[in-house]
Amino acid sequence: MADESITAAPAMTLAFAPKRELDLNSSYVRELEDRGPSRNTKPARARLKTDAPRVLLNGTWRFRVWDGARQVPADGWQLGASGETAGWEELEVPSSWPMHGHGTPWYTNVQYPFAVEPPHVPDANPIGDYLLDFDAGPEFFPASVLGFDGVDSAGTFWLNGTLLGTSRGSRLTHEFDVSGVLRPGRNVLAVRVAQFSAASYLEDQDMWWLPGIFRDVTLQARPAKGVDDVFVHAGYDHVTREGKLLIEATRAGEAIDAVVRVPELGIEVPAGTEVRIPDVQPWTAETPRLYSAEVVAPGETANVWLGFRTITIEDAQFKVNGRRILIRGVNRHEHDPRLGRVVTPERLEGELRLMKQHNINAVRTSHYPPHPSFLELADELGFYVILECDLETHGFHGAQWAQNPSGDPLWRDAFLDRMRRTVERDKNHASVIMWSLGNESHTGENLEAMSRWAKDRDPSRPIHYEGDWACPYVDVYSRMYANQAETELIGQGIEPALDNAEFDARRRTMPFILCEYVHAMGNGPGGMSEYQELFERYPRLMGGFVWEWIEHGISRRDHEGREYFVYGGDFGEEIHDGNFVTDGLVDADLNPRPGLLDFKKVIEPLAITVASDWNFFAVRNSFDFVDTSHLEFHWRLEINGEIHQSGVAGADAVGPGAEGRVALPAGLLAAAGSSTAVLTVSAVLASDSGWAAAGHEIAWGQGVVNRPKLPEVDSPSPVEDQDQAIVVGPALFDRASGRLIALGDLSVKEFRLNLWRPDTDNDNGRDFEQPDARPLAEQWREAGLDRMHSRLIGLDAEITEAGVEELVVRTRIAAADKKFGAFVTFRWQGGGNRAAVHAEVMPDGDWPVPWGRIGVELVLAGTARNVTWFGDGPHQSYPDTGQGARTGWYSLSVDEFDVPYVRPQESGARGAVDTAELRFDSSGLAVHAESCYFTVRPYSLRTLADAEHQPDLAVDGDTYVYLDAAMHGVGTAACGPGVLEKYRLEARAAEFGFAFDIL
Ligand code: IPT
Repeated sequence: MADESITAAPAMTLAFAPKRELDLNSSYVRELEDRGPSRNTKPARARLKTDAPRVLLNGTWRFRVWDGARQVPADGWQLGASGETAGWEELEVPSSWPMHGHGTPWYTNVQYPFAVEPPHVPDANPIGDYLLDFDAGPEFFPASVLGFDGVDSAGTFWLNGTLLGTSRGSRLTHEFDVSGVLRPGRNVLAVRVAQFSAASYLEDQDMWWLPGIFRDVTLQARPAKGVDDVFVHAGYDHVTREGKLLIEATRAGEAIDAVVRVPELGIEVPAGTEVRIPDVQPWTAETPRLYSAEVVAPGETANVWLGFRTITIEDAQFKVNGRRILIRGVNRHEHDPRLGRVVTPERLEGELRLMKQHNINAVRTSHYPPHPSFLELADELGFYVILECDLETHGFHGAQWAQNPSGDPLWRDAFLDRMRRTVERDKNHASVIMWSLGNESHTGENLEAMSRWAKDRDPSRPIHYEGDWACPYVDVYSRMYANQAETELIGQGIEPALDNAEFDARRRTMPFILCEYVHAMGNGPGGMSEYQELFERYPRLMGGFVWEWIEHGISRRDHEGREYFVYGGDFGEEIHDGNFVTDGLVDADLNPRPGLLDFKKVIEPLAITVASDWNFFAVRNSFDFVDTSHLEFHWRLEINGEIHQSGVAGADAVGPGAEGRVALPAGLLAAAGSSTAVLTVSAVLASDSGWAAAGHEIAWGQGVVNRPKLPEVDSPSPVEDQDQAIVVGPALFDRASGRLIALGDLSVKEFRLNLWRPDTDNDNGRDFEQPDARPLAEQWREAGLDRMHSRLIGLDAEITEAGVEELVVRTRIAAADKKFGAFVTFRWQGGGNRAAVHAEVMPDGDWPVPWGRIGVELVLAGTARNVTWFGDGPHQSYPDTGQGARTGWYSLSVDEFDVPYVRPQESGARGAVDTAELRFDSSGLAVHAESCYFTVRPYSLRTLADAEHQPDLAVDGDTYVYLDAAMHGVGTAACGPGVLEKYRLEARAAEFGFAFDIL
């Protein structure tokens, strides 16, 4: 039998016997290389909770893995029927098998991990065989279905030796009719899963390749006269405040006689009847009001939750229940650092609660339908969901989209099948506000066909797809990573025209969504506030979804047993995309990164501004639907770090979109006197919600008075010129070089001007707005920012105008082979226990690159344990981040200062710091500054720069302190715009000062 899919040598007339095929598995390979959808599955339908008997078949299964499709036993179609157990191991289902010692994970973003020759699959194609013995009780007869919610990637299924069919579409539900095959008592279920198949060309999402049966397996009885499918249509008319309800009930695709009951609304009508309900409470993400309903068929009762809401697009605005909504969203992948693609119910709930706690109101399910329970929680907790089909063909990009399946009729059925499964499973969820065709699959008629099918099946929801900017078959204009300037043009409706006038006119009627923006990889993302201002200013802008919610770090232990995360390349993958897989607002264990804390503040639905006289604060409500009556306003006055007074401000409710003023008790400012004081007003939940307890903070504002000033040296001592050293108060300098060598008892190993920072992930990205788009990290290396040397120009004692003698150390710093550099003058005064330095920096020559920072590095011998500071905190701030940091008095241990990013990098600077104290075992050092960036670490810049994983950060017993007058922003160039003009730190003159007190 010839394999037609393989191009053979030109046909010849053979005089001898025709060839004998020796490849016994060619039919399996052909099956895997079929472009079509699953075979012999039941029609897709809604996930329903019904009273039909149902059993989860999750648990310990038998498992074995083969190297490729040609290695599997060719007679294996009777898999398991023989009852043999030799050579089988055990594996939990659901699971991703590489997470359990069978092969390894492989990470690629856009690239395919196999040769691009669709529809062929590589010979090296791990194949997992699964076996499960289970008992079926009488309740599963005569009819039942076997359901698989996620099999990655291509499954073949047998029950008791009978082939049931195949699955294609890893994150899509597949059901098989097992009536007549299922036996009373013991049954043997066998599944063969291939990691790669033709379908893999459609599943090129940016994530680990992780095969396995990774979601639930269920057996469900199908009662005679049961209900197979339900389609809820629950609209809301915001003008009449009426709900409009129609529930379709079907079996085998035909409408059935069933009764719809909504007890709370007193409704009992035949399925298929439209009902109008006066004064229903509508569903929105802010008011996730659900009504419980039953669909009663003679043989089965289904329970569904109704959320009444209507989506419209009017005047290029996206509206829910008549009001334009603002998306505060994240892209969410499903990932667990120990389990891979498996998400436990606890984790799922934990994720969604955490999102709500951080003011997030929307999720794009990038780039496939999530675990089915996700939607139930999204309805209940209140999220707007863009539900995306399991589709991405990004790897064809490399060859300018040649052979891209999106435009090839041979793949059409597969595309349509994927869309059908996506829509059918989740169509009853109020949270789903748009269907998305998939991600990064360029353009093509198969996408158009998906859109047409979906609109026909569900006219109530608009269609989203980003990959076709002409927008011929979508309802919203979607883009990813458009910069702020372009986003503003679109907001104003004056973006450059499309070539096709008709498409252009149509696109101008569409709302605009950033389906991906601000790439949360490593330190960052910078520039979020600027986007948010645009979203709030222009109603055409719907907001956006941060890329992305979670980092896909995989957990590993170092030699001391400490857990850390690894990324692409750490499994020896022959091609991979490194740490591009760890780019989230939370780490893989759901610990918030600073980016999430900043995002929470940037998108806060309430702006609180404390009046300068502290007599009141202003509130601007930017919720779309609710007033402020679910919140309380708590205020707290701190003076010199102590809570002086606190209370709750009585406030009238401020309506959505409105502003109000709330009075504060008289005399707060007077109570501060001339002390440093901070007044914080927080809007907190007045009562428990489904996602946070009463008291949970939603938004805050602050007033700060009498910030500490840089102190003078009280009674300056003259500069003492000794044999080996120069002494200026408590500061000791090397006589020959002028280097600072001690501050009191603390031995100083380094004190120098520093312009460099170990590159962040964003410093490794390209900024196409700049004449030189190469990564800053590369340009910094080239300029030698990390290898500047100092040349002493002069070491003098000089008398100031005020008559104080100071030590003046004049130097020039520059890197080997470079003409450009900087003049640096340090002027030291000292007396008593205080030394103060004033620095003047002047760039010299033509600097081809901005600086990373301007400040000093102070390396102290010995280990500082704890640090306290007054300034912004508790988390880090860079010029374009730190929105969520607030003024206060903070304390932290030195080893917690840096953010444990998966790939270590510059991080941990606290902004606007005026004072800080470092505590060593027997001494201490107080630092005074004028609003500097303050960073402390137990390892050097070089150690940080060279580290690839957390365990590489070897502590060396010294304490590294960075006091920076200025920093270059961080931007989001890892994917997207670089540092905005106003946050760039071009080489420039600077003057700043610090004082050090020996404690
Ligand atoms: C974009 C992808 O859609 C997303 O899946 C992810 O890979 C992201 O980039 C980067 O992390 S596509 C990119 C080429 C703009």
